[in-house]
Amino acid sequence: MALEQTLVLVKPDGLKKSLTGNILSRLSEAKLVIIGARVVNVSRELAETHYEHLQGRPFFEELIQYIMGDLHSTHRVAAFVYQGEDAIQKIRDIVGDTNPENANPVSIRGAYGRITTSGVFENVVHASSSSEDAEKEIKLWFGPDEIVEDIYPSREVMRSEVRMREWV
Ligand code: DAT
Ligand code: MG
Repeated sequence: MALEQTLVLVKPDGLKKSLTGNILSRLSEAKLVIIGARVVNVSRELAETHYEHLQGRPFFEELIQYIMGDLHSTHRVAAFVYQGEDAIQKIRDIVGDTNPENANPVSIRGAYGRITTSGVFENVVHASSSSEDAEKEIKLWFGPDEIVEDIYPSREVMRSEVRMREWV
């Protein structure tokens, strides 16, 4: 058993179908701890980096449009970092098979996923599938200050010329 972190995304179809609460309830069965949470506006660059291992596959462009929210008139994804013993496999078990038609019907993807007429798997959630993927994905979706535990090495930098907004 190893202490692991894993990235979970509630994809645009999950948000559109108001499934976030339901999904978090299901995932709480794994008895893990949420150490990061944010709602993200998904840019093309973020989408393409997240799915770079699938570049060149016939469904790639539609997958990018799906995760960006273009197919669900939203541009949001809810992102969570879970931590705990064997977090990666425990979450994958509750999430279910990639193809919603093959997924266990009581898994999240089995219960709520669908295959579109053009063949995209709208499978409601993403979950990291290895510790290497989890590290890459968590670093892509979260900065060190957006996670409440020090899980990977980081450094402090002073930046004076960074443009950011503040409340008025
Ligand atoms: P997973 O999301 O289970 O880790 P993956 O990393 O292989 O699966 O693929 C990422 C997403 O791409 C997946 O959630 C849905 C889509 N996808 C994968 N294979 C597909 C296929 N053969 N047809 C359509 N969409 C597919
Ligand atoms: Mg994957």
